[in-house]
Formats: sequence, structure tokens, C-alpha cells
Amino acid sequence: ESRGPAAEPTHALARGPVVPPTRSSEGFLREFLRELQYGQGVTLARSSPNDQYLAMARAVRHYLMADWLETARRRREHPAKMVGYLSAEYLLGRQLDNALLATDMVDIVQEALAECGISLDTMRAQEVEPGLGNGGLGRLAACFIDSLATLDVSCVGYGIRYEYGIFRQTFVDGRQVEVPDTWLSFGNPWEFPHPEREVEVNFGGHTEQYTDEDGRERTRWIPGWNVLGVPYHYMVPGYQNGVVNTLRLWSARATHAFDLQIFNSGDYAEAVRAQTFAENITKVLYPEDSTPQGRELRLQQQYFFVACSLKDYIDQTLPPDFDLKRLPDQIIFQLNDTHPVIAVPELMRLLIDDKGMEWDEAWEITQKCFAYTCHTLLPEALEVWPVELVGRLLPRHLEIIYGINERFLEQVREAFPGDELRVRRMSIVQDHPFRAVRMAHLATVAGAKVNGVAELHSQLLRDKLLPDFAQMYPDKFTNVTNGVTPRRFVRQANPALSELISEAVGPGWERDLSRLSGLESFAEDPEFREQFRQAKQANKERLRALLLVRDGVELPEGHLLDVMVKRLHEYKRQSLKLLHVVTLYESIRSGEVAAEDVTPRTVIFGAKAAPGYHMAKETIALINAVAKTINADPAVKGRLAVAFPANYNVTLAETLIPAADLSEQISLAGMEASGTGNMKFALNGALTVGTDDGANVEIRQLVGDDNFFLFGMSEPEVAALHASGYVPSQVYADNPRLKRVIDLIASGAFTDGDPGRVSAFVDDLLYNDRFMALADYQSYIDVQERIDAAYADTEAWTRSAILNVARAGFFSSDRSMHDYLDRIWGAGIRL
Ligand code: F58
Repeated sequence: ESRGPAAEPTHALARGPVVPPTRSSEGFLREFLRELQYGQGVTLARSSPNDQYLAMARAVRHYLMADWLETARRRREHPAKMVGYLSAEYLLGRQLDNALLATDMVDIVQEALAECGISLDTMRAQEVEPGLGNGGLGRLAACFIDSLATLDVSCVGYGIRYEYGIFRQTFVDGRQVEVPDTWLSFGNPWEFPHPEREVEVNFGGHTEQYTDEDGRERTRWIPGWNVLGVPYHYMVPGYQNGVVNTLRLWSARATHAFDLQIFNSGDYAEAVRAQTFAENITKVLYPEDSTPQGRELRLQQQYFFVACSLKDYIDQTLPPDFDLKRLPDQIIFQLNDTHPVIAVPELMRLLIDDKGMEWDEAWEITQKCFAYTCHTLLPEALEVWPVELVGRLLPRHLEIIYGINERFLEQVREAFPGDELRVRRMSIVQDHPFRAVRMAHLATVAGAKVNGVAELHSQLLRDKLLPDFAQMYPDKFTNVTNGVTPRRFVRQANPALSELISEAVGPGWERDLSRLSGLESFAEDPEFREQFRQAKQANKERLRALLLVRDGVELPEGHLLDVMVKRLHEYKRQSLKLLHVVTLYESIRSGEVAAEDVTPRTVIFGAKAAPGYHMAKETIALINAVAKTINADPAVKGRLAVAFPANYNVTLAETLIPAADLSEQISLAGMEASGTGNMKFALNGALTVGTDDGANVEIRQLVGDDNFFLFGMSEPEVAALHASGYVPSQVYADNPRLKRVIDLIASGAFTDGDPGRVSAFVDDLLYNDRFMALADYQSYIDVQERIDAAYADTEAWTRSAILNVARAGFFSSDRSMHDYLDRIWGAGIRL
């Protein structure tokens, strides 16, 4: 298809580069009104807030457009190695503020809107955040593409444009009820559909052998059905640096031919059914956290988006005459967990079946084009796909996986002769408990590098999760500790603190977070400490105002704000936090401590449970029940409160985290791969109470033991307790305080006298407690008592909080990206 005009343009405007609109409030006003009137088709007087939001978002977009086009031109003209980030999830958060910050347009826009009688805050509130991810893994992808744009690294993020993102959580009688996330229903001003760049994706059918013109035995795939993938482009602006990268999200459509055929036969119902079937592929994000469901539609989603992405890259991004032997010089595909790992056999298939390469050559190339990031330590979280399903959906890919496995196992036998047990452990295809493809093994065999997401995690990955592989390929394994973008999570979320930081260390720290170390000396300055407290106080007030309108919740004033926000999972141990809350409550109620001696504290929870995760949902119900009882009890009024705002998401995080005093990171040691919320809290001046787990370990090392509240068993201690046999009911029986607390819950004191509503929770703690909450209970209570005392010393607490900020610069995702460049992506990527 030809591009550009048929004849040489004659007008200067048509020849010249793209001219961005004038950067002034007058200039913006003009863009805004043009979009409102000519784009939305309404006058200002008749426009709804949604009209205004859509128009202003499009007007903001204009200011990024010249940079986007220029970045693309530059990257085409000076082709350098690129990162293809393959992720089934991007938890982007709202786009408007991010774009305003990237273009440095907040003031201009505010002024222009004011002249129209519109408040920027009203506009901000219109946006429904794109919730195209579950939690940490999806948010990490969003931070990484932000950092790559800010570092001017050539990167395309590839993913799925789910029509419905992560569900909206509501509470009915304290129990979670999921509501569909209709984020697209009022229009999405941030995306650019490109139907002309649609690609076809095949599924099903069978394979057959044939002899080609050169007399070679070849295989071809005769698919059974196919769908189209339509790319939607999103801008990924760097921070005030003129760079705009691309996020390419794929949406499924029915093929036109299929459609038309059925229409012509007069079977309209069947045509609609076919369309619905195809479009189901990108209909909804799977809301599973940590334990993936082996559902057919999920594998369809995974193959759909990687097939679209590889085809798009090879056929549309590379020059037409490109020699694919040089592919590894041009791109590295980073596999965000195992979800995109089906890209490995897909690239093999493209190179062998479509491009006519020999196996060995194709394998050499493939092995250089992928790297794999693992995000878990839970064995049940490792994806395995039944052979029957892979064979039915992707018969050619299954053959290729067998081919890879056969050659791989030969190497294992060569390296470890006579060790058939090892061969079975390492096989990409498992036989028990059912025949299935182990995606993590495939990724590890194919990937040039395999990384964990924090030091401890990478070490456990080598020693416990994939030890055979680490022995065979010691150089493959590496660590890159996660990071978070300081643009969204400090600059944008915490303007009050940002201003203080800029005053103290000068401007520009948003792009070089190591400069936060310049705050160190300010921790000793009483005046600075006072300003720091005022910033925290302003953030608390902002949170109070939000929760009042958002949830009808009235936060008490002057409390220590103790925050635990993350997905609800047993390994994260919201149950342990709840035991602490009930302990505080019980100790005041029983008169063991006088109310006036208690450090006033509000505990805030935020957590979604996977819809099918029974115990997680029971925990949510119990937290809400406990909150209701405590908040209504005059005996603890002004001393203890519990809030559980529904639907914790990126937008809420941006107001909650800057207001927090205490960050709860209390997973059982060895279970949380990294955590990234922990980093956001530290950067916003909350102190952490945490186990020696995930990135907590590195946070503690950096901020220092005096500025971190460590508790609980270490990972080796956990392993030892497992080995010696853990009996939670014994811990209960041996600890009178714990016994009182559990007995109180079990009595139905928080559930209208109904013990039935808590028996699942209580029984699990007493007779199962897989994540050893009871074993860490006393240590947790002890550290919380130290926290109460520490918080009472305002100056010392503030000093610690400032030191947390000053010493957490390491946790910028810019640093993570430098580490990927150094340790994984290799030479050739231009910085
Ligand atoms: C998270 N994983 C880790 N998985 O739990 C967390 O420790 C880490 O900081 C973060 O990744 C980033 O590395 C995670 O969020 C998921 O959400 C998957 C979604 C799909 C099903 C399996 C879990």
C-alpha cells in the first residue's frame, strides 16, 4: 500500500514538519473550543462535562502529536535495536494528568479552562481509568513503558485492548460484588484505532506434510478458523523530553470474508454469532490474581495478541527486504511473565513455515530474541496448558513445542547422563497430574535471560523454583529489582511533597531520582521537618475530602494512617492485619489498656479479590464486619477506626499513598516476589512495617534498620518451620492474647452474633494457615507496639520519614530500565 500524497505538495504548510499548537492559554483555548465545537459537535453553553473532558483531552493530545510523529520518524530513519514489551496487562491509570505533566501544560490548561468556567479537577474526575491489568504485574508494565519513553529508548508495548478491564468492586452487606468495567462507554480520547493495519490470526485445524519446489520436506498449518486483530495506538510520552513512544493494544474482530459469506447465505443470526465469538477474545480481562485459570479463552487471548504483535513487527515495522537472520540485532521481546510465551513457537513457525528457514537457524535466532521475567514464587501460579487444548487450538505450535523439548531433553541427557528423574523434572511437557505444557520451562529454555523482580526473589527463583535450570544455564539467570515511575507516583500524586523536594534539591529530580539523596541533610532541619509534616497533613486532608464524596466515609482527624492496599491474597496476609486490628480493639474493650493511652490510628484497607477466590472474599466480608463494629463502638471512638473504600485502583492509590504514615508489607517471607506498592509508600514518606520479603529486603537495607519496622520469620526460618511441621492450633493454644482475639472473632462478635459467617476464616487459620499468619502474630503485635511509641515522637518519626524518601531513589523504574539495558537487553539499544 502506498503512503503519502500522489503529487509533490506545493503549499509550505503541506511540506513542512508538523507544527504543534501555540503553548499559551489562548492557544489551548482555541484548540479546546475547536475540538468541542467541531469534534464533539456542541457549543460550550450546551456541553456536558463529558463533552468538555473529551474535547480537552483531544486538545491536550494535539500538543503531544508533533513529538509522537517526530519520534516515529527519528526511529525509522535511524533504526536501532528496539524493545518489544509483550504484556497481557497494562494497568495504566488515568491519562489526562500524565499527559499534562509530560507536556508541562497544567498551568496553561487550568487558566484556559477557568476562562470557560470549567475546573480542571472536574475534568480529571470525568476520566475512567483504563484498568487493563490486575495488580502489580500490570502496573509494572505501565511504569516500565513510562520510563523507557523518558529515557528515550525505542520501545513498543504490545498488549490487549480489553473491552472490559478489571471489574469494579462494590460491597453489598460488606461482601464483594463485581460490576463490569465499562471504561469505553463514554468514548476514549486517548486511543487511535488503525483498522487499516489489521492482521489475521489463525486458530485450530490441522497440519500436513508436503514437499516444496526444492524437494524439501515441509509442514504447513491448515487453520480451522481465524479472526482479525485491529491495533489501537496509545501515546506513551516521556517526561518533558519531546519523546513519545507507542503502546499498541489489539482488539479482535470477525474476519470480513467469514461475515460476508454467512450474510450472503441469509443466516443473519449465524453471522452475528460468528462476530460475537471472534470479539469475545478481547472482551474481558481475566480477574485472576496469582493463580491463573487454565481456560481456553485465556490461551486464545494470549496467542491472539502475540501473533498480532509479531506479525505487525515483522511485516509492518521492519523494512520489506529485511534479512531475518539479523532479527536479534533489531529487537528483543521482553516476556512479562509466561502469558506471552506462546510467542516462542509462533516466531519459530513464522521463520520455518512462512520464511523457509531451517530449524537450527530459526532456533538460534529465536533464542536471542526473547527474555523472560518471572513474577511469582507460588508454584500454583506457574501456567501450564493441557496438551489437548494446545493441540486443538494451535496444532502447529504444539508440534514445534515438542520439537523444542526433544532437542532440549537431549542436551539435558548429555549434560547429566543417566539422570532420568531430572529429565522428567525439566521437561517442557509434563505427564502428571495431566499432560501439559509448562510455560515457565519453555520461557526459560528459549529466553536469552531469565530474571526475577527483586534480589531475594531472583535468588529463590534460582534455588527453589527452577534449580535444575539454574544449574544447567547459570549465566541465564539474573535479577532486576522492580521500580515505579516517580512521575506518576511522586510528582503527580504528591504535589505538596514534590514542591518541597524541588526546593531542597533543585528541579529535575523526577528524571534522576538518585538526587533525592540530597534530602538527607534536611532530615536534621526542624524547619524542613515542619514543612514535611504540613505536606503530609495536606495530603491527609485531600484524602479525607475524597473518601467523603467517594465512599461517604468520614476519616477521623489526627490519626496515624495505617494503610494496607494490594490484591487480596492469603499470602499477603490481610488476615494478620485484621488480627492486629481486633487485638487493638479487644485490648481497649477489655480495659487492658486505657483508651487515652492508645496512639490514635485509622487502618485503611483496599483490596479486590478474584471473583472465584472464596477465602479472599470471606476475608473481605470479615474486614467490613469488623470495621462496622469498631466504627460504631463509642468505647474506641477517636482511638481506632477502620476504613475499607471499595474499588481500590490506580486513581485511589494516587490519593491514598501520599497520605499514609505506615505502609503494611506483611507477606509471609519468600512469597511476595517484589511488591511495588512498598516502593511507592517509601517514596511518599511512609514508614514500612514489613517482613524480610521481596523488595522489602532492599528497602530496609537502603533506608536503614532504624527507619524500617521489621518483624516476622525470615525465609529460611519459614522453610525450617515447614520442614519441622507447623501446627497453627498449637500457636493459638499457647498464646492467650491470640486466643482471646480469635475467640472473639469466632464468637460472632463482629457478625451479629453469628459464628457461621466466620467459621471458614477461623477454621482455616486454626487448622491450615498455609501462610503462617499465627506463627508471625506475636512478632507483629510487638512491632506494632513499637510503632505506636515511635509515632508519638513526632520529630523522630518525621526524620525517619524524610530519610525514607531520601534513600528510596533506587526504586525509580528508570533505574530498573538501566538494569534491563545492562543485564538483559544487550548492546545495540541506543540511550
Ligand atoms: C506481581 N504479580 C507480584 N501477578 O505478586 C509482585 O510481588 C510483583 O511486585 C509484581 O508482580 C511486579 O513484578 C502479579 O501481579 C498477576 O497479577 C498475574 C495476573 C494473571 C494471572 C496470574 C497473576
